[in-house]
Amino acid sequence: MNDKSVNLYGHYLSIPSCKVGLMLSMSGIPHAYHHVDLMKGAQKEPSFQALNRFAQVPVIVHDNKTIIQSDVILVYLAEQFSAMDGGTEEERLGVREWLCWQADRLWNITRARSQIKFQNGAPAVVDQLQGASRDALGVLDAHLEGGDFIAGSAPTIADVACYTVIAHAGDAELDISEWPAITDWQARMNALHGCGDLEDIMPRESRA
Ligand SMILES: N[C@@H](CCC(=O)N[C@@H](CS)C(=O)NCC(=O)O)C(=O)O
Repeated sequence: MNDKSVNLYGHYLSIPSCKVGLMLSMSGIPHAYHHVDLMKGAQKEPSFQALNRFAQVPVIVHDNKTIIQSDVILVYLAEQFSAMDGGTEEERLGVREWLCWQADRLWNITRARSQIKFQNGAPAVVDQLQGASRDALGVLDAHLEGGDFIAGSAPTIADVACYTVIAHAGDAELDISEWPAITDWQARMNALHGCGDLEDIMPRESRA
């Protein structure tokens, strides 16, 4: 791929990486994928830290630019490729508001998942994070009662980010069927081109 192509560095178990992988898949942006073996510490190699000073995935390299932080990457791709952003200034502001909310409040699902799946978290910590996750899911559910997608009438990167986090709610021992508007929205998202099961979308190895 030439330097105008998108190169994504990620890991299939990384929710931030999955957000970017899903956006690329749904918007059909051609890209190369580079698996970063987090379990073997590849993110700590000097060659990787030259891409991301925080030693984390995801990273994209595009047009001689290196971009880090999943939500910054989503906004960059939406703007560069005129894809999955709002149709009006008001919608684009809404997209960014919901992205920030996702990184703040909805992210408690990811924190609960990490405690349960990777860190053998103390029950009190898991309880607190699951409670905060439920509060966030209640907010999103109420919002989705008023429309098909999060910010406007078409899917955007706000939907991509929230969908990706919520797709991992089972790992946080949360049952999404408790939130009917979210369940219906998940089905609408699932039916869209390039969306679906993240296990099928995220590669487990590098590919050109
Ligand atoms: N805020 C960052 C979070 C990225 C992040 O936490 N990445 C994790 C994987 S999910 C990582 O690379 N961890 C490597 C490590 O901690 O050594 C984003 O949204 O991109």
